[in-house]
Amino acid sequence: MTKKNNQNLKLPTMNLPWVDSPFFEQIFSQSKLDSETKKLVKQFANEGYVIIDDLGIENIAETTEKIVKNLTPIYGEKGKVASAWIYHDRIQDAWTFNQDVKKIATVPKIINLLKILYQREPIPFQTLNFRFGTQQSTHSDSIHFSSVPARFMCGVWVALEDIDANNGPLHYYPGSHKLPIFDLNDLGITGSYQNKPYDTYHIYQEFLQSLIEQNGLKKVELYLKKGQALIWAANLLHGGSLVLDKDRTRYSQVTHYYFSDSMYYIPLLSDPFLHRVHFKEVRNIITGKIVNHIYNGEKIEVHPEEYEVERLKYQLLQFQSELEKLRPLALQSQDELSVLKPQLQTVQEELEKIRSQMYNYQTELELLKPQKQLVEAELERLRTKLEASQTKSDELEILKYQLQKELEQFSSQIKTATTE
Ligand SMILES: O=C(O)CCC(=O)C(=O)O
Ligand SMILES: [Fe+2]
Repeated sequence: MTKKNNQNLKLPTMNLPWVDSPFFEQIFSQSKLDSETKKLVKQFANEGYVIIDDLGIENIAETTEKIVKNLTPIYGEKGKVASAWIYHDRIQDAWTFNQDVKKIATVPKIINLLKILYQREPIPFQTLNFRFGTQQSTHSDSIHFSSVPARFMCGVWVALEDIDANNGPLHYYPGSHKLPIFDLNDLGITGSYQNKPYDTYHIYQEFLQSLIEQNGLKKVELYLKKGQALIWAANLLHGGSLVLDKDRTRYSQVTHYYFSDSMYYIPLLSDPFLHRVHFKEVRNIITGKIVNHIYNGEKIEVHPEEYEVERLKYQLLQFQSELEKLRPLALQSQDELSVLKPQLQTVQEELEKIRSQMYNYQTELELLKPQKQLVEAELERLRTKLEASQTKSDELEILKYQLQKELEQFSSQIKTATTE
């Protein structure tokens, strides 16, 4: 905050970056900056971002190429190198072992511009080096890294190769930094003591999508050339667009900055009014030293490690209460079991009886099988016999008929002979 300007204008001193101040226009009109810087400041205040074409690093192409070459062998791994963490396609704090990463994170041109934009000492505190497009959903960095006073934080994104629509460019919503800062409590969620990955993060992501639609915010994709950079304000909504060409890399480096004379914490994991603040241990990449937490000029002792202890204690309590809830159920189940046990025994005995009966029936059936065969054979024999005698009786009938006919003929012949 430009105190001098404030005094001239009799404006109240505020715990806000001047670019975010409700009095920005008045302060700005009094500022003695050169016209080029003024343009940048105004754009940053209005849009929440600025693009920097030239970082002021000699042979920037060589620097970016060196970084890519140096980090390529360790991408794809998981673990720690020096004080850096490798998470497959992202390396956090490569500045601890790579001087070129550190050079970009601390480049004077950016530091000086940030000093103008925030009127406090910039503190680069984290680098992220990406190999591919992150496809990270739209978010405000304020939910991950916030400060008291708020908004004293920003990100600087440097293209380590040319970016276009196909290799997962960064996107952002111009002007979205002017929205209020939302945290989980605004959504009715008690977010402290969450486990990573955060189980409620998706609610925040969905909320932001509705917010974007409701406010008619326009998405812009950023196609930077190798060596160009983007500075975005803490609350500017941004993310990684889809990687359309899966064969392409998107080498890039992000440095996150805090500013001096603040307190630093992670809102996503905090509920200040429940005394649960996940303070951050902030190491200044420029000095390599841990930064003091300061509240209105007063140094405050914070113990970030205590958060983890408290978190574990809280989880233990939760497990215990879960157990307490389950105990009566277990007891009830035990009672039910002791009632069911004799019943089960009776059913088993009954079953045993039925089984042995069935066995008996089966054996009887087995014994009856040959008898059945015999009866069937006898039946078959009688049937053939019956058929044979049937045929015989038919023949006899015919014979009888023929004899009758012959007898009739014979008797008529006798009759004729006697009358003659
Ligand atoms: O590089 C990206 O795609 C997103 C990075 C980002 O959101 C961040 O580092 O804050
Ligand atoms: Fe981000």
